[in-house]
Amino acid sequence: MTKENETMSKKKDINLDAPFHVTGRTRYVDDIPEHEGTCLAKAYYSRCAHGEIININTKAAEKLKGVVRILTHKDIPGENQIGGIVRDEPLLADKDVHFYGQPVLLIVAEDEDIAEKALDLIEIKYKEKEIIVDPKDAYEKGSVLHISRTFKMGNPENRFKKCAYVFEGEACSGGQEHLYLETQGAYAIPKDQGGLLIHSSTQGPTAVQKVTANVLGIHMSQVEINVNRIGGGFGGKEDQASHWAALAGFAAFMVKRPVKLILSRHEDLQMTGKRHPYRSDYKIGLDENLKIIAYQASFFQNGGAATDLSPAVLERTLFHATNSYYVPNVKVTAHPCKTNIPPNTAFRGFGGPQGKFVIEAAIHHAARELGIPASKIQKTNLVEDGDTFCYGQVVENSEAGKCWKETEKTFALKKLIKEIDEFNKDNKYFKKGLALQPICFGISFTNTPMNNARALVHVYGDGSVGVSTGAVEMGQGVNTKMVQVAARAFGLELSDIRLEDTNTTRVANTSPSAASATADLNGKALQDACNQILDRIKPLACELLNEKNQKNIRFENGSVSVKGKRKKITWEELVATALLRRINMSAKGHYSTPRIHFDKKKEKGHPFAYHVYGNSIFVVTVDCLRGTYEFDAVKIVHDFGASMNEAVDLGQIEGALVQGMGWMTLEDVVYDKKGLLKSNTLATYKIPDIYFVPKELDVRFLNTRKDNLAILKSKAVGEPPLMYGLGAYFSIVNAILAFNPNAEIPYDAPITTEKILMALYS
Ligand code: LUZ
Ligand code: MOS
Repeated sequence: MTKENETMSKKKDINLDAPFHVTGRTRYVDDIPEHEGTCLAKAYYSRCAHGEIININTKAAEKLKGVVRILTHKDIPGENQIGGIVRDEPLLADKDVHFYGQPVLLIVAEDEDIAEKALDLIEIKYKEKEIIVDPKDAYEKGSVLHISRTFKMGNPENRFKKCAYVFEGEACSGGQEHLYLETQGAYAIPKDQGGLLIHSSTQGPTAVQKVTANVLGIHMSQVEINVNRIGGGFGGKEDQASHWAALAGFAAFMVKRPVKLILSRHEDLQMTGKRHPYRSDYKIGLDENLKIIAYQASFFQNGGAATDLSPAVLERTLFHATNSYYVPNVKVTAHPCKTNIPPNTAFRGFGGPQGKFVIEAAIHHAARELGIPASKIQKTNLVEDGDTFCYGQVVENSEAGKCWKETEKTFALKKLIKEIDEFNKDNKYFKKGLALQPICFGISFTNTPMNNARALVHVYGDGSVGVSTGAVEMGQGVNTKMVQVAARAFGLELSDIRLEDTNTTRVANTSPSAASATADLNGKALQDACNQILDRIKPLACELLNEKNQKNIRFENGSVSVKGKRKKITWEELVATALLRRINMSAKGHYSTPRIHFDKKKEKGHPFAYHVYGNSIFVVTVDCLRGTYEFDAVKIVHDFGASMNEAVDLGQIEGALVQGMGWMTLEDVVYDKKGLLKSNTLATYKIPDIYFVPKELDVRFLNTRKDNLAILKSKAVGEPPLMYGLGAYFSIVNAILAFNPNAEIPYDAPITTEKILMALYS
């Protein structure tokens, strides 16, 4: 550990990576010093969104000096298949292409310039087939990726008849580009005696290992995946990093030299999948007291040209279809539709945000018709302990009501509403809009078997500690949390703990770092490993300290003592003695989340370890001449549990919030009818910048020390706050309605400036 890091580690709430990030010393895949003889690989991608390949001409490219080899699907030694859930995605296209951007050929060259020149010399002729880009269109034509799923509780069909109010409509949400700072990439190095080492920018080292082994027709044991850290993932590297790592591995295997493959930003935008756009139909029924009695929705998910993670994303849409609300009669159905755009994939929230947007639109629709604020309906229907979600899990430790009340009180909501009303009376061309946005997100992979992790701990002779887990650091601060867990277990300083790269030969068969569950799963596995070592040395500590009861041994501040007694020895002394006594000072820990289960036949169970709650207030000012806007404030009360690192957690809240707001407002993924991505540069795809961030951003920690399965009771924080972003959409809509009460505003996110202007004068 360096000096800066050591000074920082004395403070409680820090991110150990920060000094390295801000001084540019953090290393990503492309920063790894190259071995002599390293080649550069580039994928040539399809220029046709759906068609048959008639002819491939690589003659000119092959003649180019410095081109080492041009590989096709025919050269693949194993299976030309990278599909995870469904085996429907080739590594390189064979007969047909299914989306513009699909890899067809792999060029291996002496350097990047040569590879790029070779790309320009490739000619492919296609016979175009029918191109589908819209999910409802696809569904009608029978173009689907997988089975449709339905979650049902009560009897909505019947209950609608008895509702005082029933409203129906359509709500659509768009895609979203992950825009991780580090583009997709990998560096594959042939190993002595066969096999490969691949440095991959992935959230899922084991997925990369499995896919690469399959493509090469070798054992997983021959493929070592190493991840130092990655420059952002957001779900985009949960499964889709495998493609690029397997291509690099394939090239290295074939030319027997190290091969690097890093996507340029443009290639990454063009070739990789994004958040799933959805088109959905809703029907909501309420009684006179604004209780939601029945809710029905059909979700048409735009999955793209291959299955990827779509069925899992779809499932989470259903799990979160009623957000933070208790609805006794629910029927929600989701269809994974196959279209000719790049396969869409995991993205922070994983289908949850798409599901929540629809019920929030339905509630807003009802409120507008009834002439009341949507918050009245929201507040009336928050889940309480003992309620049941439509998937059968009974609500325990609901913080929904508490978060709501705290928001009202802490941020003087009534006064705020009055101020906004007065502002709107006094101003003709500037209008303010307010929206409240509660969230409720289930923590665990919805696929129960994935909820497990392992960790490897070595205590070295000088008392210092090396830790390896399956967790991938992607900027979310999980490494800092792992160091905290180990330091706390042994009673050491953060600077005594070294966190190693994530590597499949040290920690195997891991789930990806995803589902907000990484710190919980890996942290608990790490605690298990630490405890095994402690259990082995406690008898020795008893002996050295003349104590009979192991339970009284304390590990604190670098020393070992007996509760209530003065005498102590240093941690280093104990470790040195333990090694002399030939005690094993290494351990492998394991954790699998207890209690959780789900029956896919009945679509019922208890899939989540716990839920994370929160509530937010959005205030926006819309310039009604220009259609532009500024967020005045976002105020949040968030259920952190007992945060183990407020700096890291606050960073996650702020980042997720702004990312969610961007999805709802600026970020417009546009494919034309031919399946060509129009928003394929950062000039045509706008993401939030510092000026977009709300002028006031106030996040309050709701401290809930209730028993839960979170690591050190510090609740998962990666994805839940993204869904506050929905409030950005509805606050803008409310500002438009303050200007033009009869505005026609379809529920169609993102609500771009163009759409705002159209709605203002509709
Ligand atoms: N990935 C996954 C996820 O495979 N299953 C999940 O439930 C999930 N949830 C959120 C993000 N990634
Ligand atoms: Mo994710 S959407 O990789 O947790």
